[in-house]
Amino acid sequence: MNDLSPDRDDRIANLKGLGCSRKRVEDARFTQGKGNYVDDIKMPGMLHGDFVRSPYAHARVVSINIDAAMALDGVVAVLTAKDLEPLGLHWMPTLAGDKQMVLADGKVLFQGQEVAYVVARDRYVAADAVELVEVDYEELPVIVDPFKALEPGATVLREDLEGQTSGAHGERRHPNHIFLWEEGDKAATEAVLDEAEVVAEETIYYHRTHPCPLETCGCVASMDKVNGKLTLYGTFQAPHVVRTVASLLSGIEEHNIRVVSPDIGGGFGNKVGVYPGYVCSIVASIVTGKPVKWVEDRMENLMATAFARDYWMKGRISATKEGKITGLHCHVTADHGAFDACADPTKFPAGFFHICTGSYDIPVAYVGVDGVYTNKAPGGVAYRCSFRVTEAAYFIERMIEVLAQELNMDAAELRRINFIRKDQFPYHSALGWEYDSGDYHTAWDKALTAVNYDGLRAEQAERVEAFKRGETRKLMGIGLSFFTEIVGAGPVKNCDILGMGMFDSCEIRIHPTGSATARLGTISQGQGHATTFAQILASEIGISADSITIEEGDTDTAPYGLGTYGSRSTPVAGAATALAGRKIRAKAQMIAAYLLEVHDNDVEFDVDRFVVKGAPERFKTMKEIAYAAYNQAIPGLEPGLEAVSYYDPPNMTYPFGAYICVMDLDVDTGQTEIRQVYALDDCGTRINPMVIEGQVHGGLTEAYAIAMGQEIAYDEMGNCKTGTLMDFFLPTAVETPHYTTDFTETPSPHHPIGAKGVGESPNVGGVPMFSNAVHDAFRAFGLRQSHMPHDHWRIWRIAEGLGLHG
Ligand code: MCN
Ligand code: CUM
Repeated sequence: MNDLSPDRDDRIANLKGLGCSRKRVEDARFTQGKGNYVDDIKMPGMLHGDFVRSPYAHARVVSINIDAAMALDGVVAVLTAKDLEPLGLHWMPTLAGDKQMVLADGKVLFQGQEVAYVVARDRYVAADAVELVEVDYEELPVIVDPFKALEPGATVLREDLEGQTSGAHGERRHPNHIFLWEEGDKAATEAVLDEAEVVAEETIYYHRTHPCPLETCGCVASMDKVNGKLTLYGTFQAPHVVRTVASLLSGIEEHNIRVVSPDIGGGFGNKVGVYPGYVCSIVASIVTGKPVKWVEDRMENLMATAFARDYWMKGRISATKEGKITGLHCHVTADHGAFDACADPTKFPAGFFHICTGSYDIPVAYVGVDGVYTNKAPGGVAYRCSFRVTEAAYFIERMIEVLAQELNMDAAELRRINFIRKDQFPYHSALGWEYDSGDYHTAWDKALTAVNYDGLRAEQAERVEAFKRGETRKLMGIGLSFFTEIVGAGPVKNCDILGMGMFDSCEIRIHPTGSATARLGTISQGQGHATTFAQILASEIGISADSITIEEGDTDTAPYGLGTYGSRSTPVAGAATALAGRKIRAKAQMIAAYLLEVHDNDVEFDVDRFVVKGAPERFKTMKEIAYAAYNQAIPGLEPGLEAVSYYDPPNMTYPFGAYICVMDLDVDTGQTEIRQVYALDDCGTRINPMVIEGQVHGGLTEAYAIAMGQEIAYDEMGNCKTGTLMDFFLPTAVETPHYTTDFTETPSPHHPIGAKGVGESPNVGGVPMFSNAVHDAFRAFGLRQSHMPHDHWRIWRIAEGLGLHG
């Protein structure tokens, strides 16, 4: 080999490819305040929209008087449902097969619902005009409890559906019922439960919460009446889907619509759905011929955009006396709010909740989910949730703890004896999934050893004794969680959104001087795609990640894709990226062989070049090959070096993890302190360990928030009690615990580079870990189940209820 050429290790290091903790390229602009978010977009003559929102959770809209608002200097228009009706836009379809009011049509169904849309010269005038719109309401009875909603004779919320006994997902058995969705063998499960030696039964509530991204939702719509082109900038997690929906709703041909997601300040699923603000802004721009901006404020975001969870999960789990699980039965009452606007793949009205058998080899199971309307904001699938996997993991990880209690067994051991074994993969679950790969026992043992589990249990037992002797008022909880995620929606054959199959894409152009631009159908909201997807490519095509620009989010340039949510970017677009890279490499091989005057099969790829087999001194670097692709006429080959790949994954990927925390809690104040958090994640092949660690830290912090204090709470009148950051707990660095991360690496057998997703894992596994720690602290005193969030007041009440205050 040429002495001047860097050695092979250096060449690999220069690529900054797979496995490299490359610094995030996007952070140069983010940390300097140079990001370009929707609200940074300013266009000449731009107008500003703002909503009149309902103060009531359920009321008839008797009249709307816009005269005073229109009279205000600077107000251009005030839209109500009456203005949208002739366009057929006063209601819009939801992703879940329901429909949703864009502006109140006769009545309002939740507090904060959009009633009228004011368009004005600036944001301040718009806000003033909102105050001047006079709406006459007639209050109606409010239902915030999904169980009350289903009682006979309950007030009918959705009068528009009156008389409709079936909806998008089958039969509706009550006017406030949306669907019953079932999976598994009900009769067989009930038979097993009836015969079982031990059965544990519990109702687990996963409360309503909200992703609360730092940047709220917003858009700028700009209709160019001269060339007939509509441009829509917005906080969209799925820009191509927004383009298709906008075309279908507006009748504007799709090539005349350009949707752009600029930098997004956190999405977390909050920015998947279509909101009235987008529709109203587009209409307003078409009507006025001017660009119209709408950006919601914090209260609007918390009160009216996609919430998360609100699942009442009634479980029964059976086992032998030795602790081998024999069956699982689950019934969910799912509070969907006023409209079913869940952003699930179409055929899955409860998302992937039927992953609720978790990491365990459970022979028979059944799950039924009843969707219910209430007077609350719509949404439901958001917040690092992988389509309800958060709820499923919380359910099974609580049920395991409850069963351990029933069996008087150690919960870590109960998990171990029920884990799906390594040799059982690919594993077919009782509820119909095929888990691609896993090695749970290795991960669990590594985790238990890392925290010195036996030592912790011994310490805990001593603490309980000391507490009983009156020597301390502090208890200690060990929070265990082992989760299996399901991410990468998904095979087109069973996953679609509004009929669009959930594939994803990557298009690569190699430039003559050996650098590249790649465009994907996904869109980063902080996950670092510009950094990590360049790393996948670097390893595939032998060009340094630093010489590859990743672009996403502009439908005029990016290939069609279904967007970023459900941790699908790596499993789907990441696979497309690797495969498009392989197409580049295949052509590069032919060019190299031609240049080296050997047969195609006589050259092989080595890091950043093609080498003649058996003659390592004879090679062509990818840089040389790229140049040749553009400046030489190569017989039988088109000039240029480009490729595109649309990838339909054969299956989803099943990342997993073992999380353990140690919590001290003060029985008299209800105060908790997290002493230690250990999080082991297995996401298959790791692209960028540092980015993964960042994802895990973020997700754990959100899990901590959800488990320990965050909630969207309503009073009996349907008033949202947590609409500001004074009431809605958002942890800062002060509350955030310290984390230790770890990993095992079990590649996905069907993904081109073996990678699984990771973005949602820490939230899926983190919530049960923190919640289980609280429960575990009180286990010695008989606590079975206490609902989240475990704030100081609720913990104090547990202690009070158990008689620990003397
Ligand atoms: N990654 C990796 N190696 C792997 C898997 C992932 O290096 N084996 C990297 C990826 O290349 C990517 C990141 O980790 O840069 C997350 O990848 P992935 O798990 O594929 O998730 P997505 O990119 O599809 O992101 C979606 C996921 C979801 S659904 C929510 S919700 C969430 C999350 O990401 N929202 C986030 N993490 C977030 N992080 C930030 N900063 N902001 C959000 O809004
Ligand atoms: Cu469910 S939150 Mo993420 O899928 O955008």
